[in-house]
Amino acid sequence: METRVSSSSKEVIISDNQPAVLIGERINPTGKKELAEALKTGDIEVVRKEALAQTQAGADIIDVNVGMFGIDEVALLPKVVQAVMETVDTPLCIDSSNPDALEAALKVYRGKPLINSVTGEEHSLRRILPLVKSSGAAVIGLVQDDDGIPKDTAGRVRIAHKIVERAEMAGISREDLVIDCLAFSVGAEPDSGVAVIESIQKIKAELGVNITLGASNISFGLPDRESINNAFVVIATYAGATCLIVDVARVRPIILATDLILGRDRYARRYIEAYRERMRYEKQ
Ligand code: THG
Repeated sequence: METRVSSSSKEVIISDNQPAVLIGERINPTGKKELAEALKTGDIEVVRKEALAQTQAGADIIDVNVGMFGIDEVALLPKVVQAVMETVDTPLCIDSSNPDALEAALKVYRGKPLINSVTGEEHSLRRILPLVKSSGAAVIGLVQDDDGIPKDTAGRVRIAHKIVERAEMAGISREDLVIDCLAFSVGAEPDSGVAVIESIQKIKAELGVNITLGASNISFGLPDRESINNAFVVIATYAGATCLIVDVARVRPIILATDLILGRDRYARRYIEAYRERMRYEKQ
């Protein structure tokens, strides 16, 4: 199962046979005052810097999210997508819960983006799937429906089946669908980690699709989030997640080590190359 995403000059393949694909999460105003302010005043420079830094840190894809209170996402999202495309040749993941903003951003995008996201909610399936089909994009499907996010594995698996079915009915192939099992914080939901890992394994076995994960939710509200996030991405990758939405500079070393141990980095070529690159930057 290969999911292909591209910019105008670069292609990224998400697959079990490849190293885990890292999606940089940092162009997102949630919890970032400086970026939120910059977006409000239309100062795109901060976005460009963040795009460049994440690409240098080894991001394979960059997530672009400008959603916050008091902003015109339909006008701003295409503007920011355009600015990122002018700065780096990394393919983009266009992240918005506003379908009109997604549609506007798709119009300016060159290449095949990853749309983030469709859910199992009826209004989302009806509005987003035709957009995916007509733009030829790939899409992330969140295991959430009109009753919310199920806490148990069976509920998540059921919604994944529904999304795949509805996508295929809309003429979108399974290759162009990446399922996100949605983690809650283990501080509030003790079985959240186990439910996500089980869901990844089951969805993979039953549907064969690629799997993504916004890994940072697992540690929300807890101290030393980095240790929890690191443990989670390792377990999730072993369970079958092929693509992770993360703070790339922080998570990449542990993912490179995981790929190496899982036999996806023959003779440690990527691991050693990335280590050399890192040392080069640290010396500067
Ligand atoms: N699944 C999918 N898409 C997603 C998510 C997901 N998109 C958004 C989000 N979840 C993933 N992106 C982020 C971005 C930032 C943070 C977490 C997830 C984050 N920010 C710090 C905070 O809020 O405290 C601020 C970090 C900083 O200042 O450097 O944690 O699950 N498909």
